[in-house]
Amino acid sequence: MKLTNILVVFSFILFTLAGCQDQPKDSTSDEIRTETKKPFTVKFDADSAYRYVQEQVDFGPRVPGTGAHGRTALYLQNKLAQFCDTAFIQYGSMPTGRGGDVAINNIIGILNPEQTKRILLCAHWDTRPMADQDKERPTTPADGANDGASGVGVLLEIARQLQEQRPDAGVDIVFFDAEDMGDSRGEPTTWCLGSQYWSKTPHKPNYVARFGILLDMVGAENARFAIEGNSWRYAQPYVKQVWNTAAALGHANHFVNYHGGEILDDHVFVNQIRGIPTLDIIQYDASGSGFGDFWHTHDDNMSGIHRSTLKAVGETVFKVVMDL
Ligand code: AHN
Ligand code: ZN
Repeated sequence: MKLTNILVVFSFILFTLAGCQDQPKDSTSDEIRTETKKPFTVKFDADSAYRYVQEQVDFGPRVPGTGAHGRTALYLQNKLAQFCDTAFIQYGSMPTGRGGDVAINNIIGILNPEQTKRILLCAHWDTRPMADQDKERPTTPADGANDGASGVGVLLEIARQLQEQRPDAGVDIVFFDAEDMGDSRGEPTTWCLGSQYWSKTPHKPNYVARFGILLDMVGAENARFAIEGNSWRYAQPYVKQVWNTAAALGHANHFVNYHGGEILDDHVFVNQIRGIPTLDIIQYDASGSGFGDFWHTHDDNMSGIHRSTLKAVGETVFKVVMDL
């Protein structure tokens, strides 16, 4: 090749490369969006949350169909009415899968109803009809301090705090009924009856939220919340967000970096039927005692409820909501 041709080719390459260099950008496309989010303080009163757990337990086991269940429903509706813009009970009915139906009372509180950016916070509030893992008394129900009341207590305290420091986001708090009537050797659909009902028939037609957080058994001392398999499958970015927030607040001792396998819980139906990415914060350790030795035994009482765990979960979920 002649020298002049080589120079022509060479200068062409240089010219082309120069074209790849950063252009001065038009100023509008590159502006840093300074979102003005109001500053807030992460606040969660563990004594208050503990009291909400105690008050549920004091009604007696919240077994569907019992007087204690009915009285607790009204208590929870009243509490949500105090802290939210609106509160009501969604009444329904579901087949138990063992012949017969059960009445469903899903208890709902709504903050910022007009906001389109929404988050769903949920927990089951019913008590299992029998503590069937108990050695001595497997046919009578436990107090359900952890299994049921703990998640509800934490969400009530979060609702109280959200009234003080209002979030940008809309918040829908749903206490699911009849989660815990399931048959371990039966169909998965014998569990989570209230969340199945709500997922098929939400309180608002075509209800959507950006994502959801389910709390289940969040009160035990040193509870470890494994990264649950269905949460990872359906709501992975939000699992990361919640676990990172927990770590930033110093709660990585509870929100451990450990994948614990799949658990059938209310969030499965919210994910599969309603299509809202929903994660479960649930005490679980596959290598140890699973859900904990208290699970479905009479040891599930107030002596197993620790304010420090309620606080770790409460602060984490509060911050996630306020950051939205
Ligand atoms: C099953 O045992 C199939 N799921 C556990 C869900 C549960 C029961 N959460 C509280 N009680
Ligand atoms: Zn249970």
